[in-house]
Parts: sequence; C-alpha cells; structure tokens
Amino acid sequence: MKSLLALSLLASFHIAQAQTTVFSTDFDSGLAAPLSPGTATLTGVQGFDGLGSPGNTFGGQFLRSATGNVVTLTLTNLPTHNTISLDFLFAAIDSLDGTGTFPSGDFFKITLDGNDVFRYSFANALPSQTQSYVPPANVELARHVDLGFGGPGGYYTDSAYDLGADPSLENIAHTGSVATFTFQIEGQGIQSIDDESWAMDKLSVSVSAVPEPGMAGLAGAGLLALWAARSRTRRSTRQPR
Ligand SMILES: [Ca+2]
Ligand SMILES: [Ca+2]
Ligand SMILES: [Ca+2]
Repeated sequence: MKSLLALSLLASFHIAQAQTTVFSTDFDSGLAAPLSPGTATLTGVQGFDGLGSPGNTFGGQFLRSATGNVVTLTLTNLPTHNTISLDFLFAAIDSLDGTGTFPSGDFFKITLDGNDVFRYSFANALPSQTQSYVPPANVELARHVDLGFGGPGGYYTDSAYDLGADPSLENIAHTGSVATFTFQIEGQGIQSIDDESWAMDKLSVSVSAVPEPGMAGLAGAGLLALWAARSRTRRSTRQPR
C-alpha cells in the first residue's frame, strides 16, 4: 500500500510539474486573436470588480455575451500533451432562469473539439428556480446579489463563479495539436441581452504531459522492488521470534 501511495504521489507531482499555460487573457487590452466572440463584446465588469481569489479576480473589462451566442476559442500548435485544463471566471448576469420551459431553459455549455465537457443550467431570477449547477468547493463567488447590468433587484440579481476551481474542467483527456473550445448559453430559455447574459474574465488554458505509461511502469517497478526488499528485511529480522 505504501508503494501505491508513493506512486500516486509521484504521478500527481509530475502532473502538477508539467502544466504549461498555452493561452491567457484578462480581456483588459483588447480581444486576443484566438477568440471568435460572435456578438459578445468587451464590457466593464461593473459590480463584479474584485470578486475572486488573490491574483484571480474580475477587473477592468470582461467578454459579455447574450444567451444564444457562441464564443469560440481555437488554439493551435499546442505542445505535446495528454490533458488540457480550462480556467476562467464566469459571470451569470441578470435573470437567467435555470431548468424548465421558457423563459427557463438556460444552459451554459462548454465543448472541446465538438464534445460537451460542461452543461448545466444557471438561475438568478427567483430562489424557486432550479439551477442544475451545484458548485464544488471554492467555485461560488456570489449568488443572487446585485452586481450591475439590469436591475438592481427584481429579477435582475447576479452570480459569479470561479469555474477554474471546478475539477471537471481540469486535466481533460486531450492530445491533439489543435483545441477548439466553444462557450454558450443555449436551450429554450434564450432571451435578449437586456434580460439575461453572461461573461467571462481571466481566461486561461494549460496543457500537461503526464509520464508515459512505460515511464510510470518503470517508476512503479522500482518502488515495488524497494518495497519487496524492505519486506524481506523485515521478515528476516522477525524470523528469530
Ligand atoms: Ca478583466
Ligand atoms: Ca444585475
Ligand atoms: Ca431565460
């Protein structure tokens, strides 16, 4: 068991060590070329300013989108990797309506190379609405508070999330030299931007090269040999009893 623990620690150490940031933007000095915003625009963050953790907060401008619009991020010439990770701050703005029939049916969806990697509804308007997204630890930054745009009050409260802290967007299996992410709120609840919208800030993508199975096997074999040697030593010292 000790050797297995050591091996898993070794593996996680390698994953952490090999993270390479391949794209990063705070949206404050324009729109980076790999982003195709559709109808989304750079907009001041209003009351979202400062939400987040030290070094990773909303500020300046973010990319604000109407529901129904698709924002695309296309990264090319990626270094050799086995996994890809997505980090960003997500602003759920105004009266998003969660799961249900119109005006509900507001699902934030992220795809990677055409496959869904995230799809959950978000609800801001009424406490009785159903939000399918249940934030893991350290993800929720604000919920049902007035952070600007429509409102204040009424149906137009807002929420904020650090989706970079959601493990489901970390170390997604990926090996291709091109990665295409899309971001959108879709579903039957799509309404105009003065009623509901969303935004992203502090967007970054990193890739990691985990050890090849052969390398991990060699390390594991070495640890097992060490464990076996120590076991033999322990047995031999016990034998006189
Ligand atoms: Ca910003
Ligand atoms: Ca608002
Ligand atoms: Ca809606």
